[in-house]
Amino acid sequence: MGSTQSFPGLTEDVLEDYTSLTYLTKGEILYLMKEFYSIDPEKVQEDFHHRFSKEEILTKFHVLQNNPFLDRIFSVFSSKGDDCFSFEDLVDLCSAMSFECPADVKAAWAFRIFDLDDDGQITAKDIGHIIDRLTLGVTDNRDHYIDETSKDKIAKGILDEINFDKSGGIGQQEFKLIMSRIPEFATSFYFRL
Ligand SMILES: [Ca+2]
Repeated sequence: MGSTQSFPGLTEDVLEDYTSLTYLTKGEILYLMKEFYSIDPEKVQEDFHHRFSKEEILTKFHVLQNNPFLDRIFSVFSSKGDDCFSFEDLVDLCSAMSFECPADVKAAWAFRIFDLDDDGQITAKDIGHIIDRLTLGVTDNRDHYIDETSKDKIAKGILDEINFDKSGGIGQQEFKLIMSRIPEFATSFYFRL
């Protein structure tokens, strides 16, 4: 038995709750707390629900650093919509990204991340911006730049193929169905802690 560091607020009961409410193991939750706590131990001691800024979170979770949807991830998973994460927000994100999380749960989160303008549909406009983010990435690599006409074509192709009710955009149910047919999706919406 190794010595287990204990953290104020993360009692055995709370740990049990997180384990049953998420797709994470006890070990993973403890690891997350260790990293979260180390950002600023005093702040977490003072308030278990302390919210760290995006920049502070990134200092410990490099896995997020180059994600082209970083801003969306923080916007969607921040429970107060302030681009900051409490420990629970961080746990929710890592649960959604975990290997154990079922594809339909991942799809529900991914839908919110890809619905860039938060209007409840993934439209051609969202798809155009998604393509930009995926191709330009965070490095703004112009070599992979896709012109507007090609982007419109790609967006139209995707929408024609999967917009079953021809509403102009993809709703959450359609999106879930699409994702369930693409097994690669679940593995791409995944990161290792
Ligand atoms: Ca949208």
